[in-house]
Amino acid sequence: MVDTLKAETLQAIEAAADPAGLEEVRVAVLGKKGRVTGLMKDLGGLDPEERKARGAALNRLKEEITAALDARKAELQGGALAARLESERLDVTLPVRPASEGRIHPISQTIDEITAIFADMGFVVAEGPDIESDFYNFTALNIPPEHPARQMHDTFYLPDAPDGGRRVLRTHTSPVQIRTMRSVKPPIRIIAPGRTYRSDYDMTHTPMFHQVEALVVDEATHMGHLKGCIIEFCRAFFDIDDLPVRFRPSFFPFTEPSAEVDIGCMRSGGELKIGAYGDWLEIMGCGMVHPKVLDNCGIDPSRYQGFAFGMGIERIAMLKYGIPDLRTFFEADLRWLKHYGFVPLDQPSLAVGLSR
Ligand code: 2NL
Repeated sequence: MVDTLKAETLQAIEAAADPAGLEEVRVAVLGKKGRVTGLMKDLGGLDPEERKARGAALNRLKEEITAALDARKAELQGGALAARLESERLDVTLPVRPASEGRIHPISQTIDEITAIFADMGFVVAEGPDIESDFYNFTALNIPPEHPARQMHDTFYLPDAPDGGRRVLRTHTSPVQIRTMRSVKPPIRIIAPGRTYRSDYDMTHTPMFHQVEALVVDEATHMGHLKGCIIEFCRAFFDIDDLPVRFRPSFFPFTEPSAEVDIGCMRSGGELKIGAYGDWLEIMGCGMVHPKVLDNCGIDPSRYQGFAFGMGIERIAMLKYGIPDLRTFFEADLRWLKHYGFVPLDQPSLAVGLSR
């Protein structure tokens, strides 16, 4: 009797195909109305000798069945996990399938790419207000009052601040760096991307546009660091390992020496192509931070040196993505955005490459 029950039960346990089937077997044998439970109840009707032997045999049976149930359960769960892992397998390297019509604007995409490249070189992003004081936008940068640069920049002036100070819409992102230099001690390694404003509107100018500037200040920073950093950025951004980069002497009030940066290109029949083709295209300005600018920020120019550079984001986005007309950036045309925009979550990182 016990032997038959044992054989049948062990067979049923082995045959259970999933945890639910196994539970059915357990209830049928060990549950309140189960077969072993039933036999236990019958013990009361036996004489003492018989009850002792039978009770011991039933207890052993119960233990064996419980052990078999546990073993099979572990087996089934392991199998269930393996099956689930198999059925839920995802290829995370697949490109994103767009679930909506939404697109990342090329300016946002380009800022993200620039940020990824400089983050990899140890820079952090700094931000500041769009409305600036005259001091942060001009004076601290060694651009004195009545300097032609203030008109040259076609500055948007705001009504004077309550304390009488002149306020402007920032004409470049340099005031962000001024704020950083006045508030944190070197070493400094920041980039400042953001909106800038100049009163100008034609084929190649919009009153609001974007710039990114970089600033490094440390005790032994020199022109070699400036050149290496810019060459590395240009080659990473345009994804051209042998992109020629050259530095031409120039002038900015806030750097000395100053230079303009050209990259290799080719012009043919109205087409412009970036690469090692012999021709040159100017893409940014740079230089060693002027000692007066360091001094204006409370940094001792006899101990610290720095380099800085700045570029227009629309311009390099147009070059990289073949966008022919600057003004289309700000027309909020959904067809344009569908064409030139980027799929959300399909975002740049150095791990998967910047250009896909
Ligand atoms: C250009 C040239 C440049 C800087 C920006 C800078 C900022 C500080 C101190 C010194 Cl706080 N320099 N910025 C330096 C050289 C060139 O931009 O053509 N931008 C579009």
